[in-house]
Amino acid sequence: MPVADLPSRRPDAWRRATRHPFLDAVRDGTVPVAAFDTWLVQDARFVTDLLRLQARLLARAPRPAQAVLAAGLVALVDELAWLEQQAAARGLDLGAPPRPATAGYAELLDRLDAADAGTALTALWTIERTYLDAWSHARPGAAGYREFVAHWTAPGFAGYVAGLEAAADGTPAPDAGATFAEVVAAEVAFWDMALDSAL
Ligand code: MP5
Repeated sequence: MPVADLPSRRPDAWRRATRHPFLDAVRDGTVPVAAFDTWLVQDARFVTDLLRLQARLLARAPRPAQAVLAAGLVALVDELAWLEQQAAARGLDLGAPPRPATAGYAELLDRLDAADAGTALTALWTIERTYLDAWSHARPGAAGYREFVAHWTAPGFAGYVAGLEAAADGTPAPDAGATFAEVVAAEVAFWDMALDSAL
């Protein structure tokens, strides 16, 4: 099954991950500043963890997947610098400890690091496709958040997700549905974590 068919197999979970109240609130400007700041700090941790997975995946990836993974790796290093700038501008401490959802996601990424390359590629596509759809839902974003919305809805990012789709389809995962479901659940928990931090 092509990975692009996975969201329609689990529509409820997909909707929770990509139309989360956090995203509605980014769009209409009602997101609590504390929730957004928690998301930003925790996402910088997530990207650090993802960078490690992706670097190691590149080293063991099938030949046709190398180019997209290598380009994505460079983009991740740039993204981390961008997140660091955003955090500094908002006076946030990136040394804050990981919250349980971030630690849980890191544990999932560790398991993907030990999984076959097909499973890791399907997971990576799911991670990025979730962000593309989620931030597209928040478009154009309230003042103050537009840069973030623009980041994950730019044509270049959509092109990256398309490249990952081809890579994932080229090396199918043994149980793509389960892999997809696990990543989507981790994404929902991550948005929940951000909103709950402001309660
Ligand atoms: C992404 C992210 C997208 N930054 N954070 C979470 C929790 N999920 C997915 O990954 P990238 O590499 O920042 O585009």
